[in-house]
Amino acid sequence: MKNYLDGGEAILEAFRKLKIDYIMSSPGSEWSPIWEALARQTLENRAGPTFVESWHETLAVNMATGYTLMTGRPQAVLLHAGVGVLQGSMGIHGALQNEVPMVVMSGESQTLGENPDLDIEQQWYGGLTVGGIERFVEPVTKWARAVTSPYTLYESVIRAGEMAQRAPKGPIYLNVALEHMLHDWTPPESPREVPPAPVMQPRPQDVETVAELLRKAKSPVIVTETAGRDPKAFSALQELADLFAIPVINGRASAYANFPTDHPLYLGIGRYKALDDADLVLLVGGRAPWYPPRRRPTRGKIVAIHDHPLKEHMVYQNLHVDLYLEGDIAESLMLLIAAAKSAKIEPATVTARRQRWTREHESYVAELRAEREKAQNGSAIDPLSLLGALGEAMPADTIYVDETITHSPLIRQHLPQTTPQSFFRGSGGLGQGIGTALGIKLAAPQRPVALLIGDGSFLYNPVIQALGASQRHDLPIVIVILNNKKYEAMRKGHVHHYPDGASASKGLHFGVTIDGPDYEQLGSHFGFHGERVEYRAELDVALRSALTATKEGRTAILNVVVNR
Ligand SMILES: Cc1ncc(C[n+]2csc(CCOP(=O)(O)OP(=O)(O)O)c2C)c(N)n1
Repeated sequence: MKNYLDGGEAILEAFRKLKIDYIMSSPGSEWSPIWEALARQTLENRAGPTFVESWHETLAVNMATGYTLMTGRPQAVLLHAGVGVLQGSMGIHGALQNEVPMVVMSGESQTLGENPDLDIEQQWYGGLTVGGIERFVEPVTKWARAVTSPYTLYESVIRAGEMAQRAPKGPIYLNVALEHMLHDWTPPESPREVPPAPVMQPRPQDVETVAELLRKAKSPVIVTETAGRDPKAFSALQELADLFAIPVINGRASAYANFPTDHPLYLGIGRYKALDDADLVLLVGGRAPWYPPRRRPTRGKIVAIHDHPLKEHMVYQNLHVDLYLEGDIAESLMLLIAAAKSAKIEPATVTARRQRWTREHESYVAELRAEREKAQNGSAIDPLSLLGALGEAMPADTIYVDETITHSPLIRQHLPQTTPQSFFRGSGGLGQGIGTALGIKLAAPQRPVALLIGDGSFLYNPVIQALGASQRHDLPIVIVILNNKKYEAMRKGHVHHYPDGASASKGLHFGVTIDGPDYEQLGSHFGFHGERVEYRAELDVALRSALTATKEGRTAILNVVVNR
């Protein structure tokens, strides 16, 4: 057995230095140098990343996304040449939008058969080229370049991992020539340990200014959309809210469990009423909280707390911000807490505020309960009774992934989110939910993971490939399909613009009906559990059986036929 010390080893060693746990990959013939290095790693019993094979590029990228959402640490994604990257590009774009760091790589041949001393396979000439992959990848990544030589390869990969973790976090793409990976590699004489990315802080005087506003504010309110992605920010937000009795509202584009929904200061999602008489709004991790954006939601000052408040991926954004605290969210919140604590605030003021908002919280919770009870009517399944049943049957540490459309506002309002990292909703194109859920399960094998997904959205996913990955990598999850047998969003949108048009008056719709397969049977090829659930009375048992299947290592697909 020959020990090749080549570019493949350089990349794997760079991954080790970056403390990458997984290489998520959908195969391509350029990766033999990496596979050779991985084979040596196994034979020599060396520590290093595990290779996770996928049958589809979207899945490979989404699994990296899910894993990083849980751990915060970037992973590697190896795709194939130009074609594989194009296939995975929507997932990569999703990672860009959601600021998920990752190192994405693919390779092409540079010599294309013209080097008489290097026998490159024929397919590289003409077959696989997309005419320079960086042209396609650049808009969907934070940074995309070709590695310049075998001599710059090792540090280029490390630098990619380091860049991915700087704000704004996101995917970095490297195009590595096959020839560079096959080339000899001499490791650096004294390789450096890669330091963790620094945690950025706002300036002390800016923190002090906001602390002063907070002390003086009579009616401060917190609005958040993404704070809870970091468990430290989830805790810090709770501490800040508790300290001053500030109510917390999840913004309309809220995508994570940001604040315990059973906390007496929690006022719901997109319910901005408390902003009417607010004199200070702390917008924590906001992306697009106000709609229409021109409408300023408050007469008070708006302070944005975020490491990256202004999003390049949006063509327009109007946050109405008066002051920025720019830095890591958890860090900024903790600095703010420390600064604000140093001055006394009248305990009676805090107590009065807490009482006011607790009453508001209680009436909000009662309203939700009444809505759910109203839905317990007849034998068919209203989405609200499904949400009630999930709340009852699923353990408190369940992680929910949401890829629904018209049901999402209900889900985010009614599903309990009491612990950090218990809810994730990605933004970007449809078809990424199952892979994201599998990546999350890989990072949190002890916690139940439930994907809530519309029938239309489900069909955009690489379903067979994802079920294969679930089986092969031992990642059992519960998939709950909210099956309304249609793209309701399309119907709603059509009727919104043409309320008395030809379609609405005659019920003649295009692009709405879904004549889907028996979704519950799709897992049978893998020995998975599946059940069609049509009646409300069956929900509880069905959910519990699904959960039991996952405990036995089998993914469960519940095809829940909902009445809207
Ligand atoms: C990749 C991609 N293609 C198309 C769309 C457009 N789209 C948005 S919502 C939607 C319908 C999804 O249907 P379903 O999950 O059943 O939800 P419902 O509308 O019934 O609530 C579609 C097709 C999209 N967002 N992403």
